[in-house]
Amino acid sequence: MKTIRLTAAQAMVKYLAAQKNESGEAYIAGCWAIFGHGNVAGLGEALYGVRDQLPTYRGHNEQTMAHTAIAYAKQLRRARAMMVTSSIGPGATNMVTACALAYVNRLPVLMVPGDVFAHRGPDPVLQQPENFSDGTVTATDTFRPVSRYFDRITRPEQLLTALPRAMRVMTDPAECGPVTLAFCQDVQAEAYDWPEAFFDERVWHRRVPPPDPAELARVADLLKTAKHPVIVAGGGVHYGYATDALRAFAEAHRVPVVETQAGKSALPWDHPMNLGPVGVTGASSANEVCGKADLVLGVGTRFQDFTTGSWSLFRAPGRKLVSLNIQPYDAMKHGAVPLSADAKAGLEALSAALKGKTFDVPSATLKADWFAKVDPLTDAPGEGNQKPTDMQVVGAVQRAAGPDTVVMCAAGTMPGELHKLWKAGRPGSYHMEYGFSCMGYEIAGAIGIKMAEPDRDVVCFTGDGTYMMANSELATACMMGISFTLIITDNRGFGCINRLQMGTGGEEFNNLLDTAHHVNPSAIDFVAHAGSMGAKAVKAGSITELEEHLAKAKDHNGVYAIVIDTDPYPSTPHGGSWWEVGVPEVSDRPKVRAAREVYETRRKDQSAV
Ligand SMILES: Cc1ncc(C[n+]2csc(CCOP(=O)(O)OP(=O)(O)O)c2C)c(N)n1
Ligand SMILES: [Mg+2]
Repeated sequence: MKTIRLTAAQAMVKYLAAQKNESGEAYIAGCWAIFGHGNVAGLGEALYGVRDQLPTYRGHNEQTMAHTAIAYAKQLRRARAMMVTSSIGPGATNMVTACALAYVNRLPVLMVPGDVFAHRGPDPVLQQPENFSDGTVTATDTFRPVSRYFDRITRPEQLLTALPRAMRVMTDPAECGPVTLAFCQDVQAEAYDWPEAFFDERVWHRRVPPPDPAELARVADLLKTAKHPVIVAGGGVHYGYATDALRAFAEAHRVPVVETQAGKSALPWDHPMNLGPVGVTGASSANEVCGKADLVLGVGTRFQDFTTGSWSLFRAPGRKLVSLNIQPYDAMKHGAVPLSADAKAGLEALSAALKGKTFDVPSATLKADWFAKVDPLTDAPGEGNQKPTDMQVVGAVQRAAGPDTVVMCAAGTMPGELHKLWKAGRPGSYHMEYGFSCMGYEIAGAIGIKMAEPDRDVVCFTGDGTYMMANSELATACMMGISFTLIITDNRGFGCINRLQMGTGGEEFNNLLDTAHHVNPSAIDFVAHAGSMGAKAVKAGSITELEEHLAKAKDHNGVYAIVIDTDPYPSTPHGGSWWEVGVPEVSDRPKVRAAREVYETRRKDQSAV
């Protein structure tokens, strides 16, 4: 056997550089790294050696640089991924939140935190949390519950099994998620005689499993007896490259489609079969159809509570639930009749089994009514001194956007407003991280989207709260010459949670800056802050000024940050559905008691399984 002598770290990156996707591209498109004593000498030296095939990028924070990697994979529908490496202690645990984000959203990322010395010579090494009763526990054990595959590399040759497993998990459409290979720092630097064949180029194909014939027959029979079915389109429609198949299915059988946060843009907003966004942040058109549906067909959806209205939305007596999902865990949720298959293959097979059957199309006035209600909210305001609303900001961005613009966000007011109001033109134009809804995904995520699709305009929405939580990758974007438009809606605090607090009977408390403990009123200069990191930063004093800046931002090279003050109180009152939030059973405050009564009533709408 021909061998080649390399360190374990050199072998890892050489192997990764040889892994390809079906299009012949490097599957691991790059590595985000913040070095420390657990990775600088081993992995750092190895990454330098492959910098031409597998470029290394430097972030400012381990969590957010991992967000960039994850957003990159999401925007490319999981066709490529990135590696992220950190030192052994706080650098590693900083990445755990991002790892959980990838885990929830079923997105691939390769986490390579450094780890303690396998030989334990210098124990306890700097940053080693010592466990008194278990010598094998290290900081990186915190990744275990949020990794689809976890391994600790304590001998070089373990990579011979660990790396192919890592690739399989990231490229498998059902199991897809983050992989953590915790890499002991002495092992990174240790040499081994590797079989040369280990580094042969390998292509990883996306599995496309067809449905089981018996499952398909059961689901087709159910659908044939339905009168008013609805399709709930989730993220799996995008990741399964099934947007065309969905459209063909909806058109051929006249089945209305509603879209989750991850599924939005599966069909164009104005497609007659697209009834709009579903659930807590949904349109009345979509939710009304769901309320009356006698059969709900989920396609690539996890059925999280924002989609199902905490399972109060699909409330027609005797309604059936079918879940077409490549992951059997999702296909059997809440009593669903499973159709465990690739979304595209499943839809095509189901369409053939339905033999041209068509259903009654919901009345077109449902959508017309919805837009008649919400369109005026996004119009530019007339004269007056009132603060703009977040809906008006969405409207201005929409008017400036082209068909290729990608809007993105993750937490705060904007995910709800965008889900309800944004008119997505084509697949991939709406990028919402709403599985983990992680404040701080936004700016870092925008970098990943732009790296994935450099030719598309990217608009990143962030609230002042999210901006304050994680803004440092703005400096990375500027340093890397990444261009996007950053909209900072400054409503002086956590506006959406303040509204949630008020809506559950709470007193305004600890959300907006002015109702939080303070000695001096908060006075953050967002323009100066963003500008100091290299962005072109401006303040828009009105929607008109916002529109002027959006026009300029289009041709701007670099990040164009527009700060606009918005009113924290209004949000789109139309549409939506109940969302279960635990309201106190006992309180001295009448408002809380009233909210509890509503809560108990609404819980009765919740389906039992
Ligand atoms: C990391 C993280 N912490 C806390 C939350 C809970 N949370 C969701 S939105 C939000 C406030 C967001 O404030 P801001 O970004 O200013 O948006 P606004 O609602 O004011 O527009 C909070 C605290 C979260 N989603 N993520
Ligand atoms: Mg805010």
